[in-house]
Amino acid sequence: AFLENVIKHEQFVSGEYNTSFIDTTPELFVFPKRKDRGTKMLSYIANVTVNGFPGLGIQSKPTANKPRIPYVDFTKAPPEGSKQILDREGVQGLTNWIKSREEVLLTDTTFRDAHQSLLATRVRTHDLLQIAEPTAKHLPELFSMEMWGGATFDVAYRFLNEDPWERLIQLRKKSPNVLFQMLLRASNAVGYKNYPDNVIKEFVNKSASAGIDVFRIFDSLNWIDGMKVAIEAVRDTGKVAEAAICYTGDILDSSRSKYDLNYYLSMAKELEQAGAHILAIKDMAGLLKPQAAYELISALKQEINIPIHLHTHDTSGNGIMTYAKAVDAGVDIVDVAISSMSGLTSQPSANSLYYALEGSGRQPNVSIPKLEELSHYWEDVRKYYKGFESGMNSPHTEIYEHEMPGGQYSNLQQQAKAVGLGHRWDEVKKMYRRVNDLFGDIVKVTPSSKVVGDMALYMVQNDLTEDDIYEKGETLDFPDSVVEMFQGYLGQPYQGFPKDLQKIILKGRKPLSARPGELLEPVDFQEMKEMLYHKLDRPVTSHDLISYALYPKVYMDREKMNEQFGNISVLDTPTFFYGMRLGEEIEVEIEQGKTLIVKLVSIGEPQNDGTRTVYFELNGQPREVVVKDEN
Ligand code: 3PY
Ligand code: ZN
Repeated sequence: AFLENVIKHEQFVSGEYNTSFIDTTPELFVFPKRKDRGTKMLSYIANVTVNGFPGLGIQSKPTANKPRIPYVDFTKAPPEGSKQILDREGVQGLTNWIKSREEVLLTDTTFRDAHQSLLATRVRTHDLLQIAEPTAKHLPELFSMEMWGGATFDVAYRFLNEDPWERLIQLRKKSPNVLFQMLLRASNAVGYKNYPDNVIKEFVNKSASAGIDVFRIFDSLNWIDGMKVAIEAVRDTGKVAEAAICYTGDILDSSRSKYDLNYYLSMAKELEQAGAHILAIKDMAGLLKPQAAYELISALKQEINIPIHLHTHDTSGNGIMTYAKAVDAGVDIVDVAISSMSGLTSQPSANSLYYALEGSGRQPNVSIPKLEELSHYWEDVRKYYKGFESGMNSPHTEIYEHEMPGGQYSNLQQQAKAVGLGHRWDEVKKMYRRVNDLFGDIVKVTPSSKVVGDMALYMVQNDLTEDDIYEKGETLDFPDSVVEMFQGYLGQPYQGFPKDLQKIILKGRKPLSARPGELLEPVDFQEMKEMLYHKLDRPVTSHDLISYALYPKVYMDREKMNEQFGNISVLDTPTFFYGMRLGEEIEVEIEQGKTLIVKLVSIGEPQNDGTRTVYFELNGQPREVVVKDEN
C-alpha cells in the first residue's frame, strides 16, 4: 500500500522531494514502520539518550577529538600481499611461501579477537572501516588479518544492529591485499550449538565467496569428528583450512596428565591426516607457558609437515616470552594485536614482539613507525568503548587457576552483572575452575566455556557446592546449556563425561551416541527462503538466509530494530553508545555526499504514560520524538 500510494505521487515520481515532503503529505505514509530515515534515526538517538545503551546505562559521553587516522595515499592501490599469493598460487603455493620465510609471520587480530577479548566484541564496523585501508597499506607484510567469526557474528546483530556480512564485504573492498581470516567453531559455525552439516557447508561457502581466505577451525571439546565436515567444506572452496588444537592444562605439570605432550602430538597428526593445511595451536586462555611453548612447538615440528600458527592471550603477562620461545622452536606464524589493543585478555602486542625479537634472526618484517601510527588510531577509538572495558588493568596470573578464555572474560563479567552477581565476580571465577574439575577437566572454549560459565553462575547464584550437585542433583533444574552438553549436543570430550554426573544432569534422558550434525535434520533452504520472504516482505539474500538458519530469533530481532531505527550504523560511535547531550550538534553522513545535521535541543518532562518528548533540530528544522522513559 505504501508503494501504491507514494510511488505514483507526482512529486515523488519527478524526484522533486525532500524530507519536508513527508511532513506535508502524511497521508502517503500510512505505515508507522515506514517512518523516514531522519525520524528513525532521531528515535534511536532519543532512546539511547534517555534510557542509555543496553548494558551500559547512562554514562558520560566520550567526546574525544576525531581519532588520529594515519596518512596514506588513498589514490593508490595497496602493495600486494599474502592474498595475491593465495589467489595466484593456491593453497600449496601459500604454504610453500610460509615455510620459506626466515622471519616469523604475523596475524593481526585487532579486528576480531582483540576487541572480543577487551571490549566485549563491541567494536563497530564504522570504526573498523576507517582504519581498514591504512592498515592494508601500512601492514602489507602480514600473513593475515583475523577480522571475522567467533563472537563478532552474533554480537553484530544482537548489540550493534549491524549485518556482519556487510562488514566483511566492505572491509574486503578496503583491504584487497592481506588474507582475511575468521574463527569458525567447526560444527557450531559462529554459534553456540551444533548445526546440521548442510548449514555448516553453506556457511563456509558463503563466507568464502564474501571474502574469507583462512578458516581457523576448532572444536570446543577438541573432538576431531566434529571438525571434519568443516575442514572438508573449506577444502572444497579452495581456501585455507587451518585446523586448531585448543590448548588446555599444562604440559609442564606432570600431575595434569590428561592433556600431556602426547595428547597434543597425536591430535596434530590426526588433523594433518584429516586435511588441515595449517595447524593452529589455539591457546584461548593464555595457559601455554614459555617453556611449554618451546617443548610443544619443537616436538610438533618433528611430527608434522604443515606450517604451525600459534595463538595466545596475554592475560598472565607472559605472552611475549611464550612467543619468543615458540619462535626459537620454529613456529611459522603468531597472532598479535596492534599495541593499544593488545595485552591482558587480548593478544600480545605486535609492537612489543617486534622489539623482543631484535637480533634473533626471526624478527617480523613490519614497519615499526607504521605500527605505532595504527596504534594511535586505536588508542583514540578505544576510549569510545570505555563502558565495555573489563576493568582488568594489570596481568592476572590467576588465569593459570581459572583457565577462562580471553574472549570470555569480559563477556562473562557482563553476564554476571546482568544476573546481579557483579559484586561476586571473584567467586564466579573460582567457581569456573571448580566446575571444570566437576565436569572432568574439559577443554573450555566457546561454546563449552559458555556451559562452564553458565554452570558457575548457576552455582554461585544458588550457593551450591559440588557435594550439593551430587546430593541434591535430582531436584535441581540445571541450565539448558549444561543439559545439552551432557547429552552430547556439543560432541564428546576426551575420555568422555563423568558418568555419575551425566546421570544426575540428564535425569533419564538418553545421551547421543552419534555425531549431532548427522542426526540433525538438514535445513531446506528453499523452503526457508519462501517462509522468510513472507515474514520479511522483501527479497531474501543468501546471506539473510544463512544468518536466519544460524540465529532465527537474533536475526528477526535485528530486523525489527532495523524497521524501528533504520540504518544506524552510520552514527558515530560515541553517539551510538551514549546518545547526545543538550545543545550538542552532530553530523551524520547517511550516504556518500548526504549529511544530516542533528542538534539536541531539549528533553521534556516525563508524562503520566511514562513517555518524554525529545526535541531536535534536523538540518535546522524542528523535530520531536516521543520515547518511553525506561528508568
Ligand atoms: C570464540 O569462539 O569466539 C573464541 O574466541 C574462542 O576462543
Ligand atoms: Zn583467542
